[in-house]
Amino acid sequence: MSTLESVHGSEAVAIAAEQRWAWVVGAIVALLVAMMIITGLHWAAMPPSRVETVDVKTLHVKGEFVESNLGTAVGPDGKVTVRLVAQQYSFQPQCIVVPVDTPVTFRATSTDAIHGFIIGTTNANTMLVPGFVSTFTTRFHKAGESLMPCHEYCGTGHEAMWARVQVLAADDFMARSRAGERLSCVAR
Ligand SMILES: [Cu+2]
Repeated sequence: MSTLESVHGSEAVAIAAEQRWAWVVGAIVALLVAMMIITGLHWAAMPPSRVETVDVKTLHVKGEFVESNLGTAVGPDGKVTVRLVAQQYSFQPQCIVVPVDTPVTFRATSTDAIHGFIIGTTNANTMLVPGFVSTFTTRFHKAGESLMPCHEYCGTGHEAMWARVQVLAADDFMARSRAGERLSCVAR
């Protein structure tokens, strides 16, 4: 083999290798895009649809996130809304009740650092950013109790920051709810 032929030969080897890697990279990109589409459609995971703000300095004294308004509310139209506040290092309320197989809207915010939560193995999962209201609607398909840990590192007490969520049978839940009252499963 002449020197020229071997140069051409190694160039062909290099091009073939580059093409193989291009296919590998293309396949990884296609896999990631497919994962985004599947999680978006199948698990209904989606970015927040709007930006709603709240004043961190006054939310504990007036408005929607005062202590007496936190917990689960059943509206006159039967809609279930859970309001909660995160702060270093706890959630308020510490124990949340929701009905099974019913749309439940969460509205939550943080008073200090960035927090977040996920409820058991459900798709209820959000970040909580001071000054903003995080909101999403979900359904719980299984009755029972789940842990709701903070999943954004928020300081030295982060690992001790969690709440519980009790998913009750719908009639059990309705029997406990009273018009205008806020429900929780915090022991009094
Ligand atoms: Cu936290």
